[in-house]
Amino acid sequence: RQSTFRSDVGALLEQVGTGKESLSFMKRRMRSLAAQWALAARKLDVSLQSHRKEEKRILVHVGFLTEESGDVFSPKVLKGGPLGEMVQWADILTALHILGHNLRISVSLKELQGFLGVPPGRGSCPLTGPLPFDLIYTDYHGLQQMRQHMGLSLRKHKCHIRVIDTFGTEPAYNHEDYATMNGYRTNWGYWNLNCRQYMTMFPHTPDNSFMGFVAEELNETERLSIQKSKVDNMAVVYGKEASMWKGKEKFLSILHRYMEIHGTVYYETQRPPEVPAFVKNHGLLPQQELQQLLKKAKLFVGFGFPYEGPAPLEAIANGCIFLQPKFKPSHSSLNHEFFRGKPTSRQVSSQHPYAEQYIGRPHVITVDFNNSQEFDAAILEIMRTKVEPYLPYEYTCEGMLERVHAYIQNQVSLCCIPGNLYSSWPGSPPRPFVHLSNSSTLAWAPNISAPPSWPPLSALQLLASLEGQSCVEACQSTGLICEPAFYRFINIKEAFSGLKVQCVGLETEMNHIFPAFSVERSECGLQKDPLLFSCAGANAKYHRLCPCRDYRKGQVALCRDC
Ligand code: U2F
Repeated sequence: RQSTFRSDVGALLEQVGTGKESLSFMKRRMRSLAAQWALAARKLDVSLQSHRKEEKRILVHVGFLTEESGDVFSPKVLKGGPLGEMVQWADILTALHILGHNLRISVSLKELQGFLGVPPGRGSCPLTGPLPFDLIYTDYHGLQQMRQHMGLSLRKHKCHIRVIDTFGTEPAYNHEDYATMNGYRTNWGYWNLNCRQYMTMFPHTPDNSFMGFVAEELNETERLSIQKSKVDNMAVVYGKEASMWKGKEKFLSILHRYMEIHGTVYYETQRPPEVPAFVKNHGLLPQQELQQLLKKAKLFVGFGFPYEGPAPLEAIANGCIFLQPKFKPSHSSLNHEFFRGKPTSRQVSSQHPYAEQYIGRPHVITVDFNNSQEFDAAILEIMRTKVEPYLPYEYTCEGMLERVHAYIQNQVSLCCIPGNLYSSWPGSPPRPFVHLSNSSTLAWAPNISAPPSWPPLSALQLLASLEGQSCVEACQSTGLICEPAFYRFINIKEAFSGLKVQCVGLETEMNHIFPAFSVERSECGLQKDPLLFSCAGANAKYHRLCPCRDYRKGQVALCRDC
């Protein structure tokens, strides 16, 4: 059945339950962004023209909001607790609804069991019949609940699952046996999913799918009125919980020399001691009121925590400059408590690496806060600089609808693809590569009958990384992005000869940095297990073979021909 885009969120609001502060927060957000979503749906509908729009039956089970997982978030919604996850779930639900899918929403185990057809009172009885959904969006908590309550059949239905996973999961952590044997086992990982089934809040490693969320986009009238209302010496500090301000007196007093400082820190009766008297604290504000404050402010300043939240994008979209600390060394699961146990080795180079790397100056300034001269100079630079409100396309409603739509229609067989396509092809291996002049880049030769692939194979460009470099970095350094879906096409010995690499030895092994080669040892390695194809992996002694692709400006998840 073809889906019809919806322009009204009324029915969705009815479906989202009541009785929890988190649900009320999500509904307020859905209501306030409804008009933007409707407009975006109309635009996307026009641009998709006759493209396929199949209606799917979708279950959304928000595990972290269930009582069974402890639901630590809901009681803190009005007290400065994390809201980023709720922002994202609200937007995912709205996007799925607007795209016209048949949606069921669950925030409790009972609802989950009801939707999956598990008879009451037989909680752990596995679902044996066909799954009544094409897709299930959940999170790590929900996944655990489904394992407990769907039993063995989870394995059977695994391909239909998408896991909303804020910080991302890398292949080495996802592969249960490999993680256990090689020190990558964490509390969360080892589900043996295809890593593209994990969907992140920002485009971290492309091993995962980038889901994202949205921020409000200003129209022309609002842009004009912002220009008039901006107060050049007004700064808002990022951090709604008093603990985020602890130990920041030094920066605050430098900042205060130049600017009037505002905060939105939650408090019960008195000003929290961490927030100096010269700060104008508004208390935690409803989202809409925070946006109004950001429309007036010139600067939004982060002191290192929270990591990677939505607020900096909202500030930049409202015409603020975001000033944030550079982390030296980078924070990661190896050296920082917050990331410990998260299934990724990602190096977090600043409070908000997306803002740093994808947006940058003049909207984002990332400096070493420990160097007070640098900090001081940054504030002066900000006071001199005029910026326009800016929101990357991928964080607009239209961008998110476009991306989610593309995933739903095209990421259909994440689990059913043979690892090395060519090893299972009869006859002589095809010669898939051509050399591009004046570069070491190889491109897929269009003359062989390419098997079906999404993204389309025409986007593939093969590169060798430098020693120690990951494919994330190697592709990025040539303006491309690593595309894990293409590993299966380049995991062949011809890829080495195409790059003029001499392989004295050729191994096929389970190793998350393969396919790769070592020049020193003239050794080449192919990947034995497709679950271990990894854009993120790197090893000081190896050059990696990297399947890169192009991407649309402002929509990194999609290639030009996607
Ligand atoms: C991130 O979670 P946070 O909730 O701490 O992220 P923020 O960027 O601070 O804010 C999320 C939303 O809170 C809203 C604001 C943002 O959309 O509009 N808000 C508000 O309504 N009123 C206020 O006074 C101030 C902010 C991240 F998203 C999570 O994934 C992480 O778990 C967490 C820790 O790193 O950081």
